Amino acid sequence: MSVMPEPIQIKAPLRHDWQLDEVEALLLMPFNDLLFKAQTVHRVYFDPNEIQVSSLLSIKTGSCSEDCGYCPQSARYDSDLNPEALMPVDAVLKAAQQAKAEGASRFCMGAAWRSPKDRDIERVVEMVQGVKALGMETCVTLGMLTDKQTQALKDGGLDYYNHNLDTSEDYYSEIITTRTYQDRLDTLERVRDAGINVCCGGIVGMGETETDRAKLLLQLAKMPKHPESVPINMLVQVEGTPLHGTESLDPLTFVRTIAVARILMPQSRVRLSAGRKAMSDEMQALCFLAGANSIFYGDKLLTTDNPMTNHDKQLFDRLGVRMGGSSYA
Ligand code: SAM
Ligand code: DTB
Ligand code: SF4
Repeated sequence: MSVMPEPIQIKAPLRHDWQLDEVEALLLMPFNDLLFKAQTVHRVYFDPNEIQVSSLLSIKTGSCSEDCGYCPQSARYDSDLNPEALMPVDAVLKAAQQAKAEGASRFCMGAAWRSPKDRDIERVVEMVQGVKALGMETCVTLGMLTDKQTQALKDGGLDYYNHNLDTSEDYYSEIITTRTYQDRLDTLERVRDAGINVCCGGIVGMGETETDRAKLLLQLAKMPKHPESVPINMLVQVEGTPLHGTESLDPLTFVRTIAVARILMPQSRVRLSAGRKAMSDEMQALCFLAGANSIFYGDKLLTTDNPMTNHDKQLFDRLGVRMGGSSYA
């Protein structure tokens, strides 16, 4: 019989004034000390044996005008992908129903757009309303938004908007040239101001330095309100994209990145996001110990493979972890 651990009730106030040297020092702490610190912080706000699961669906695939160097959906790269127009609402709802039956509590719909057109938003709002009616939380990621579009999504009942910073401001122009870091911050501010929960994180393993990882985490942690969800993606290397062939990151450095995200943003759901297919079960277990408490669940991410659901269920069983649905603590 499993025994619910007692939460440690020392709720230090959330900090938004972290400094770069502090974040760098955390990333470099002795590994055992870092994981102990992260796990201690984690237990203040969360049940350590509960992990939230979100499923992803690409509702519009490929032919994207942007040049994000990691992305198989950019029209500029030859990545062997079949582009698909915006899906009909009923097909999206069928996929959401399946995800719910598998145990997902949140359904995230992603579109390969620089920014949506107003008429696209109308159909996305119908999708959001349909998914909510199934009793699931909703998330969309559609690129840059105008005020009007953000409001339409809010009025449609959207719970979360995903928009990643991807990397540090310094390294950003090595990865993307077709829109700026400030464009991203502007969209995030619109989403926050409209009262939609923010899902914002980045990708590591793109050839960035330790300082870039620290600066990405710092940028997130300095936001006036921490993003409710913080996806940390390990680059999925796709043939044909410019970042294919990048030297892979030390798995323990990835675990450290998760741990520091947890320490800086104690109340946020830190998601062990893309890249799990290439991770061992043991590495994922370390990420959970470091404070990750959310995953993308389902055989596919947007266009690339994710671990099979049966495999994840077995892993959760082996770890004594329950799938949780609770959202922001
Ligand atoms: N087009 C919209 C945008 O870029 O905001 C939404 C979809 S885009 C695919 C969502 C996010 O997926 C990106 O910001 C990036 O962080 C992540 N992503 C895309 N390709 C990836 C890859 N190969 N490995 C890891 N993460 C990836
Ligand atoms: C996020 O941070 N990661 C997800 C989701 N938000 C939209 C996307 C991962 C995409 C991985 C590459 C692909 O499958 O196309
Ligand atoms: Fe387009 Fe988004 Fe991929 Fe960039 S990450 S190429 S904007 S789909």
